[in-house]
Amino acid sequence: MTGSKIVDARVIVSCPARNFVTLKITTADGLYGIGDGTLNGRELSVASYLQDHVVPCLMGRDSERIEDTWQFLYRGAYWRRGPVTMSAIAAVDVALWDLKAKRAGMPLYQLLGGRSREGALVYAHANGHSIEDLLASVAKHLELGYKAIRVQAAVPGVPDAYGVPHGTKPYEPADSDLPREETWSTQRYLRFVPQLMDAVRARFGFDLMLLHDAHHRLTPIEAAALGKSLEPYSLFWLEDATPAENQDAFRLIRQHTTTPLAVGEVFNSIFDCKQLITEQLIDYIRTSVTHAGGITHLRRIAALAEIYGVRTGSHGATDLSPVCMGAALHFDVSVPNFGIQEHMPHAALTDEVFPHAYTFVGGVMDPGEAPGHGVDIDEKLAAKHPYKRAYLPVCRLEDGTLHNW
Ligand code: CS2
Ligand code: MG
Repeated sequence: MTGSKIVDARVIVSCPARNFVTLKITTADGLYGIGDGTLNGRELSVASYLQDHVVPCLMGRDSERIEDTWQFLYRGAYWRRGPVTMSAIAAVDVALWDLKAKRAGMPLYQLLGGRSREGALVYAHANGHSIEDLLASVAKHLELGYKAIRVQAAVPGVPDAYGVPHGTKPYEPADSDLPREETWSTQRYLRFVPQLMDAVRARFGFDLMLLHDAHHRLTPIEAAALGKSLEPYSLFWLEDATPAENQDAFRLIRQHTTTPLAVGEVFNSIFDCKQLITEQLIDYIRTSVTHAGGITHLRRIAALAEIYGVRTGSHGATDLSPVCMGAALHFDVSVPNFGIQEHMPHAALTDEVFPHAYTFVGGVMDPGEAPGHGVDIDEKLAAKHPYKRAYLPVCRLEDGTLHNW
């Protein structure tokens, strides 16, 4: 064990354009691995879970024993699952996989069974304050080489729509010191989305892989109705059509529509999606490396999904750090049932703090050949950007009822 013995573990909380929680584990042989533990709007809870409860347990452990450490942190906590615990476990897990691959002198995907494909298809976010605006954003992303694009637009008569930036700044939902209260109307939205898809297909045709995120805002029957109304537009997927705490709800949606369904960015463990997968109620599982317990647990979820013909479609919003994106791309190029990877480019300052080997070419991303997961952190630069409290918005219906953001 000598060289691989953990001798240091530090939690780095910084805000280069937005908040991130990073764990850096160093071993006796001087190597280090880094993992992401960022949970948007609740960052400090994961930082404390790591600093106050996990780091003391890591000292002196053999960093090579990834599976045993995972089980130690999951079963040993007694209080299992949940976003904070699983994001903390993920930060450790990814740092240990990074270390093991660096010690082996290999890119991480080689330890995950090697490549199953040359690169990972990714999708971009196009959005607009009007349909015309949105069409211009789609054209811009096609220019950049994307083959798959998620479309979100402001809904006429609705003050706040999900996925549309306020003003001209890039879209970042956690933008205020206290939760902003947004107003929503499902009826106006359900009438508007088919018009939006009609305009996109009319302008760009049907070769474009088209995605849309309903962001948990519909009841099961509303989700069924939306899925049905969008069938003529052959979506790649309709995402988070209804909250998935009650997995049964998707049976009703499946009864009414063949529009492919994607779910899982808020899931933290295989138990959150076991029924959805084994009853084939979804087509894409969107669990992320950071929020679903790291590479070790994500592989389990993907292995179950493969049996039922469900593909991966990992969450990749900017509130997951470049460390998560790097690890995700190694997973994406090796997992047999890969579907697509979300790609929301980080701000230039974020990329500066997290130099990385992954690349984007023609709508496909590649993790690169650097040993480990290929993402590093510039601690000096990160220290210049201290944490700044920022909340996700909350959402109310027009009559004031608290709704799903
Ligand atoms: C979204 C996210 O990318 C997506 O699919 O659902 O942007 C989500 O709103 C944020 O990650 C929340 O922090
Ligand atoms: Mg989403």
